Amino acid sequence: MSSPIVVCIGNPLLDIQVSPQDGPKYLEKYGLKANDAILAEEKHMPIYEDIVANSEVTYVAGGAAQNAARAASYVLPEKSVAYIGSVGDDDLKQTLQKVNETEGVVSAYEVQPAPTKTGACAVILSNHDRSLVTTLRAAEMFHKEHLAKPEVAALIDGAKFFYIGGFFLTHGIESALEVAKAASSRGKTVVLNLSAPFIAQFFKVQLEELLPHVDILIGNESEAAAYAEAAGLADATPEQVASTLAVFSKSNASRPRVVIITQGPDSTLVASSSPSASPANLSPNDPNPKIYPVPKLAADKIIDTNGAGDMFAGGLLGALAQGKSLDEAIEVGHKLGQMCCGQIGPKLQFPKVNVL
Ligand code: 26A
Repeated sequence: MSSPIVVCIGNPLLDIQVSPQDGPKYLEKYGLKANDAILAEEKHMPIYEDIVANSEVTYVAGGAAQNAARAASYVLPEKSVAYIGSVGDDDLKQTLQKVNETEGVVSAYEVQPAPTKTGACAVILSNHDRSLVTTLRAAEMFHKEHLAKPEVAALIDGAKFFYIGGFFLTHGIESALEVAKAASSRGKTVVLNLSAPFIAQFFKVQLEELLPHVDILIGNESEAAAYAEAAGLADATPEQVASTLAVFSKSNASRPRVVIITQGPDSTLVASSSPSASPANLSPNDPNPKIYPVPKLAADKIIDTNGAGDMFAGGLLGALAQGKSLDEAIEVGHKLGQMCCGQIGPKLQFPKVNVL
């Protein structure tokens, strides 16, 4: 069997979703913003038991990079994508592993002994917004040594595309840095997702330590705004942030950096450090950032937006690994992002629809 071509690394989480009908009362009770992703503080900790006891919840496989791994797998042959992260030895892990297996993703989990539990994310829906409150548990106990285990090292050695969740930087940068440095020095493609506004806000130093080894950076408009604020560019437009991040220092300068900023239903922006040499193959006459319109999605087609950004990123990644151009890969990303909006939670449509 050939080795996976894509390796994704992140925090494996089980999502516990509350419907838009019940969502607002929890937003108020726990002082949450309607559209955000945070690490649970002490005051949020009761939320997990609270929602399970007092609302009808839906359990779905989550963890931002794990969602992206499943999306990449959607457009690739089975076992083309591997996912690395840390879980507990419990039923939550069984659920996540089973979903990966069904969707063709190879799980390369580090398993923490009991009583450490697999991480969870309370997903509070309201209208078309989602508020994510995460308790990482086992996910934050990932050890760099896991990467050196023969079966994991072989996966990393064989892959050509690496996807790192920005969320993974919350509990240390060592592992991400090791993977990104090794990959970029060997001319492989490293993709990083900005993940959430709080990453740029509170982990800017870590982000900028990793950035030189990143070929493709993906974020959304609120993450771009958070980076602008943290970098002292307070009034910068998303276009300006994309262009600034594209020319941030790069270790492998022979390959341009591409920065992709999604804006929900509005156009996606793609800035490149070297337009004509980038995979987008921009001509000198093209604008930089280049603008990619997003097909319209009727409001009544949106069930919930949890995971849509991850499915965009994973679809794009899978399409690139399949040899598609960046233009084509962005189109695939848009299709999977929209497909996810029509499902409950970070899921895609099965039986598979051809999106390539
Ligand atoms: C460190 N944090 C806060 C997180 C996350 C996270 N994945 C990794 N680390 N907080 C929320 N998520 C996941 O993001 C997906 C939506 O983009 C949720 O599990 C959800 O599936």
